[in-house]
Amino acid sequence: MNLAARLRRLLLVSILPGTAVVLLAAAPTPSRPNVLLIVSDDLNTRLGCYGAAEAKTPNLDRLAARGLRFDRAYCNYPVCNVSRTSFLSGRYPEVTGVLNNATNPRLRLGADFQFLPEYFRAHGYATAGCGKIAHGTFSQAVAWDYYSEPQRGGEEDDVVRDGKQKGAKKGGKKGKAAAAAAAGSGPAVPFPWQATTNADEEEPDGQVARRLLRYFSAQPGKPFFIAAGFHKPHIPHTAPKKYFDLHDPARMPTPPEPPGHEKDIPGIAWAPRSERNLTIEQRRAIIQHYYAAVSFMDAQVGILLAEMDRLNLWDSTLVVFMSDHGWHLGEHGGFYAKMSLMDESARAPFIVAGRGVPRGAATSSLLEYVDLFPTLVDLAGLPLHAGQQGVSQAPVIRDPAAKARESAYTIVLRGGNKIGRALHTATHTYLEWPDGSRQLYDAVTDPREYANLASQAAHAGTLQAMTALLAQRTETVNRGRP
Ligand SMILES: [Ca+2]
Repeated sequence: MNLAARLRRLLLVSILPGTAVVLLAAAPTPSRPNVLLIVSDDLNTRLGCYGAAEAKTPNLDRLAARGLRFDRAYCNYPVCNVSRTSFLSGRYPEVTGVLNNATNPRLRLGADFQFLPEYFRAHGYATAGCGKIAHGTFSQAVAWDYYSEPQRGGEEDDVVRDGKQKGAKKGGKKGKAAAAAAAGSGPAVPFPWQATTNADEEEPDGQVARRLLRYFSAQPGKPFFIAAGFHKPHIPHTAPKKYFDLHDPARMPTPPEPPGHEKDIPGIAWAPRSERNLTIEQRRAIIQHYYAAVSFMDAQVGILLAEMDRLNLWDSTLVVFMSDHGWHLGEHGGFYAKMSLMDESARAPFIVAGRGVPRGAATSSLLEYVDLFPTLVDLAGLPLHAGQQGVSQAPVIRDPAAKARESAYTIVLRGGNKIGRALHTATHTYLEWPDGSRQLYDAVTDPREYANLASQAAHAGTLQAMTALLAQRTETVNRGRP
């Protein structure tokens, strides 16, 4: 070591202790809340906490009991990549230009664009994600401090650290799950399912919460932004057999609907995966499979909540639970799956709990999934992210009787690039299709959307008002185009 280097070292040794004291004194107690974002996939509001007593969702019920449930939260587009790109960017699908599952969000929004976790990371948060946050194929479009995507077999084989992918390989080792034969019986149904003999942690979704636990306390000096993305109840409805056993297919609800009401639903509005000729046994079996996948996902949420308890994080952390859109289970004479603008597909769960959130509350205030980004930014006290199109729901979170928006807007494509649009207000839901078809429902007296009022003279005034309001919203949304 030469003289200059020895002097530098001496200086460092003599200065560092003092500097450390100054730095410690200057470092404020972390005042920004941690964020735990939990995203399920193809999950509708048939949860215990939303009034579906037959669903077995004790952990989500517990989360809702200590937080605020939004009863009228709507996705902005009922398909995975489109919805996720929208709520992770805070922009409407018509503005992101991501309108299908094949478009790469990063390519559309640009190399420098900061998606939600990246924005928090840029503002000093330690970020960790696991599972399906951005749409599967494009999970690498978003950079994290840590990210991994569980593969069947449970091997942590494609880890991203420091925003860079390391050693990624798709497929993973063939695990027990892949080999586990379907256990169970029942009628053949058009949606794939499997009751496995696996332990939870041998399923990919069983890995998501478990992999994230270490990040709750990994960087004590920094607030965390942790996101858990569960693939269930997306098809295939795969879960360990014990979750199927929770649900007796014979008791699955298929409540009667007004006979013939579906004749008022225009053909273009039908969900692409409609099934009009299933037997009652087939319909009940699909619901059982779906509920099994939901209960399995719920159990994984429970692991995250238990860690919140164990580390006493509820007063310092914001927890959001949501889906990417809803899912039909045979309503309206045979609607299944997604890509419909009717209630079961467009409306989806949204629960907030933790720091500053009232306990055991519910609100009928309207929320759009595009509101997620500005709401979290607002609650965390971060500067507004440029170009955000949603509104902050913080006023509603502080006072569930407040409202943050007058309407909620959802679109879906039909026939290539023609757009069907839905507008939900406090009193009505209005759907307008590119072939001129229209649907109007009374959101208060007919929330299940059985009576289409669009052609009834008595409702002509409402129809006209909703048409004008939708045109205005469409214009406002598209004004955000780059
Ligand atoms: Ca989805």
